[in-house]
Formats: sequence, structure tokens, C-alpha cells
Amino acid sequence: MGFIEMTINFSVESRSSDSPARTGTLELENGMFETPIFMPVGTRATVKSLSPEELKKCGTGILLANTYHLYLRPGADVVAEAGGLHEFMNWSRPILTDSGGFQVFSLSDMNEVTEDGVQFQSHLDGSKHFITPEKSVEIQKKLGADIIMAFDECVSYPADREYVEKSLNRTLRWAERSLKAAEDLQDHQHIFGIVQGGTYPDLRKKSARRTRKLDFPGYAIGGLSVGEENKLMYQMLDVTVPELPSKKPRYLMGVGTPRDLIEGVKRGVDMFDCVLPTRLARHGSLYTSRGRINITNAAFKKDFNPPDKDCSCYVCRNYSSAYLRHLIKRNELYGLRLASYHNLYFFLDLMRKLRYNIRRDTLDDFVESFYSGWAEE
Ligand code: PRF
Ligand code: ZN
Repeated sequence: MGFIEMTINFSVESRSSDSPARTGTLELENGMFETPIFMPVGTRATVKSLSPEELKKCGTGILLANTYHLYLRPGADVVAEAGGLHEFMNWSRPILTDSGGFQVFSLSDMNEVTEDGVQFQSHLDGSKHFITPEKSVEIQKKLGADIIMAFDECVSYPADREYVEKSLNRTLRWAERSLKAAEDLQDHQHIFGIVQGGTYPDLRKKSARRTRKLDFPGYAIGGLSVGEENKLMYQMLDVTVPELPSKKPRYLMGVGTPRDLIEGVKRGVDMFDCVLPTRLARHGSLYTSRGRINITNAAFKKDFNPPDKDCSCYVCRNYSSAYLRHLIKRNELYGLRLASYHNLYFFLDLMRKLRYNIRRDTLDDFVESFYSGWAEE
């Protein structure tokens, strides 16, 4: 007793010669995947409209689920009794659960932060809840994901320095408490720490250094993509990533657009998650090699070409823009499924290309050609 197995099977396999970009493999109990990786978001234990088979077919290696939502409904005990998230949702590959430290702040009403934790009202029925680092870890143990996250406070943007500093110190104390609560994790589970620090370079560095001292098996960068300019986010990555151990995985939370993924990878990030591909798909917004298009546009009424001529996904091999436009305009369920599938494939394929070009050390050339055909969003 008392001995904690905190190692994680992550190995860096190749490095870019002109940037901190790297490829690696992360081997978890439920499967291994190559990094950099994009994790589709399955907030309520489902990636909206897609089956596990479809997720695998478009190349999903790990997906993300949310503690906050699953705790409220159907409840962690229901999931635990089902045998954990993997059993419950019939997903055999790795899963990462976010701690709720972001959703509590972005979704709930009237949240109140104290040293002990966060009191909030459910966005569903107004019921009151109190989440502490210990409670978040306890819920995540019941959910049974392969990677669980420390409980943190994601400060909104803009925020004054004084508040950000106070908050990051508290998040550090919460990180310690999360780690302690994770001493008896199930064998297959690993806990990542989360760096905060707003948009203040020195606070970012301080948060990264002190979180690193706690010796987590992996590190996330939180508090970004919360309304700040892209450039500012990239600057924060520039100062944060070098403070993190090179042998551990780095995860940029809730990010982002294809450009954000590329810029994150160039700065040494290994993991990403974002609702963007699936959420935009449901609004008829499709990613293509030339940028984002809205398929409901009149221009596609009689366009019988695939949505993206350069995409080799199931949708682009079998369906036309005109058909997708028709389905989505009519709110047909199949349209949402096809659009979601294509957008996820686009993101996962972009990550595959990034890994391939890092290995061949041709990342800069690839990025240049990607941007050359890309219309900014
Ligand atoms: N903390 C946690 N989850 C998150 C974030 C964070 O800061 C973000 C910020 N982009 C997304 N998801 N716990
Ligand atoms: Zn496609």
C-alpha cells in the first residue's frame, strides 16, 4: 500500500528538426494510439449521431466524455453499475473524461468558488451541487475512463492578473488534492494535471512549473481558446510547452480549428479535443481542403460533386453536395450523420497527415501547402 504506479506508456518516436513538433505512441490498457491525436467529443457518452463502428472507421483512437454531464444524467452510479463507460457505451478503445472544472464554469448557473470546491446549480433543473477535487476524481473513478483529469478552475477571458494568480494557486492546491484522491485509481486509469495562468506569460510558466513538480503522468494546458485572439493563445503555448516534461504527453484542452491544431502541433502539443467538427456539421458547415463551406448554400443546389474532392471518406466517396444540402435543409437525421462523419474524418485525417510529415521531417512544407489552399474561417 501507498505505492502509486504513476508511469504511463508514452514514448516520443520522432521530432521535427525545425519546431518542437513530435510524434509518439501512448499505450493504454484499452488500446494504443499515435500522437499528435484529435479526440472527438462524446459529452453524454455518445459522439452525437455516430456509432462506435463509424467512429473507428473514421480513425478515432480515443474519445472524450464529460464528468459534469454524466454526473447529472444518468449519474455516475448508473454508469458504474453498467460496468463503466466502456461497457455502457460499447466503446472498447481509450476514453478520457474531463473533470468538470470547465463545464461547471461555462454551463451552470450561479457557481461559487471556494477553497474547498465549486457550488453550482445544474443547467438542467436548477438543483444544487457541490464539486470538490475529491468528488470529481471519485466520479471519474466510477466512470472508469483511461485518462481522468484533475479538477481545475478555467478562468474566463479577459481576467485581471490578481484574480488569475489567486485562481491558479487554488488550482494548484486542487491538483494536489486530485492527485491524492487518485492514489487508488483502477489499474488502467491515469490522471493528468492541468496548467492554467490566463494570458499572463509569467503566470503560465509558474503554473506549468508547479504543476510539473507534482509529477503527473501527463499534462494538459487549460484556460485557452476562451475568447482570446489566436495569436495570444499561440504565445501562451510558446511559453508553456517548454516548461513541461518532454517525455510526458501534453494535451491542449478544448482546441480547436484546423489552424489551431496545426499551430499546436508545431509547438509540441500531443493531444486535442474539440466539439467544432461535430457541432458545425449539425449546422451544415463542412470542412474541406479549401476551407469551411456551408452546404445549405444555394450554390450547392445542383452540385453533384462530393463536398470535398480531396477527401476520401465514406461520405465524399458516395454522396454529392446537392444531396447533403437537401438532407440538411430538410433536417433529415441522415444528413447530420453524414456531415458529422465527414467533418470528423477531416480532423482525424489532418492529424494523420501531420504525424506523417513530422516523421518524414517535412512538416513545414506540408503546413505551407495546407495553408496555401485554405480560406480563413
Ligand atoms: N479546463 C478543463 N477543461 C477544459 C478547459 C479547461 O481549462 C478548456 C479550456 N479551453 C476546455 N476544456 N478542465
Ligand atoms: Zn469526406
